[in-house]
Order: sequence, then C-alpha cells, then structure tokens
Amino acid sequence: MSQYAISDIHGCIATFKALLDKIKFSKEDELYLLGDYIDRGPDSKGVIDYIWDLQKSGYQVHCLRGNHESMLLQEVINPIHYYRGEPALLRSFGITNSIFIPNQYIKWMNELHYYMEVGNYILVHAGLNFDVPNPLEAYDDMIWIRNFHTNINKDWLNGRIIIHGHTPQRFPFLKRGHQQMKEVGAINIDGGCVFNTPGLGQLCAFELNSQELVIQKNVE
Ligand SMILES: [Mn+2]
Repeated sequence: MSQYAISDIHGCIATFKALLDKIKFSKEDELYLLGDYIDRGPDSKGVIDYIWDLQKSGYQVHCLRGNHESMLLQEVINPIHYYRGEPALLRSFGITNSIFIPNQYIKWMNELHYYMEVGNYILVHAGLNFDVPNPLEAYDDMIWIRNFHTNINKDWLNGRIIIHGHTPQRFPFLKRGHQQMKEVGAINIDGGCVFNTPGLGQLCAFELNSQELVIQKNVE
C-alpha cells in the first residue's frame, strides 16, 4: 500500500493520468490531492470529473482546497463584481460565465478541507503561517502563503513534515527541496506542471512512506 500526494494539477488531465499510470495507482493505495485542480490548463472540468470517477470506482482519493478553488467560490457565491471567470476554466465547461458552473462542482469545492494530517505529515495547499499562535487556524494562509520555509517553528512541528504545493519551482530547486525536507520540516511538490517555461512543466507524486518523488513531464 502506497500513499501519494500530488498538487497543482491545474486542468492538466492527460499529465495527471500519465502520472497515475507511472505510479501504478491502485485501489490499495491512497491519493491525497493538495488543491488547484482548476484554471490555466486545458481541462479543469475533466480533472474534477476524473477525480469523481476514481472515487466512484473505489479508489481512495482525498482532496484538499487550493486558492484557485477558493477564488472561484468567492466569484460564484458572492458575485458583487461583474466577473466572467478564468477563460480556460470556462472553455472546459463550455460556458461564458462562471456563474453557470453546475452546482455539484461548486458544492464539492465548498466542502474541501484546508488541511489534513496523515501519519507524520501535515498536508496543505500552500503552507502554514508560523507568525500566529496556532498555524492550524490560519485558513487563508493555508491556501495563499509563500516563502514560509525559513519561518517554520520546528518545536511546534515536533518532527512532522509539511507537504504542500502552490509555488511552482524549477527542477533543480524541486530536487534540492526534496533532499532537504527533513532539516526544513516541509517539502514543496509543485513542479509547475501547467507552465511551459524551462525547468517547469512537471507534475510530481510524493510517496509518504518511501519519501520518493516521482516526476511526470507535461503531456498536454
Ligand atoms: Mn495555488
């Protein structure tokens, strides 16, 4: 039985499927998705549909909230400003305004949790804010924070490791961060899957027991 974390799929359905093939994801395994399923890439709707298909077929897939899901919820639930939505997201649903997204998708996003503890790990989209008394109550920071690695309270963490995404990092930094995760107390697994710039364009699966990082190049 393996336990994998993947983050920041951003509509890259073919790359997501290729990575699941590569890790030979099975019904014995568990998959933790750290948010940002939507926007930028070719098929936001397809990614969510595929997650639901996996769950209905008996695969163990657990989903957390990213800032892109949170932004969409704010647009749809509280449409104070005229807003059409992110173009790639709208195309994937075949609509012209995010208010037309079927309610089941909105309901699903609205029910996503901000973090999860699995064994010795804290799973979260962006990271934790250690400038507040209890980092596990700073929900907005969990989906938005950047550059928190130098501010981690190792006593509070007590040997645990934070697994997160949100900030795309080029391959050399991805590898170095992976090597240093125990000293740092955190690992960023966002390889910038949806970005077509040198060093980015990779989707990563981190296995929680072996601590192996499996990398899939973008195949969209
Ligand atoms: Mn993000």
